[in-house]
Amino acid sequence: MRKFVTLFIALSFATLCMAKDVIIDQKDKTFIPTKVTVHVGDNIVFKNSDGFAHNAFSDNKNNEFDIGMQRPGEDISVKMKHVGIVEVECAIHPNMHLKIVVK
Ligand SMILES: [Cu+2]
Repeated sequence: MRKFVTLFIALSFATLCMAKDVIIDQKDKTFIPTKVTVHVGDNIVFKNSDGFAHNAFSDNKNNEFDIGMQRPGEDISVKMKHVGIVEVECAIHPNMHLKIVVK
């Protein structure tokens, strides 16, 4: 049991160390890129290169989030915690869509 716990901790630590930051820009009312594949534990870093506020949210089960009002130039990071498809929209601009595949 103790070996198992040690192995689990080691694997968790290794997973954390491999976590990446994946940048999604918001420019001209578009998520760039519009589709991305990441791994569990990776962080999606939302940027805002437009001169007005954006938002990003998802209602997808296990990966729900809402970054709230994102001002120009602000970076907001969201960790992807579970495997699945994450459909992201901007609450301010309903035509903005991003698809994140979490493996
Ligand atoms: Cu927007």
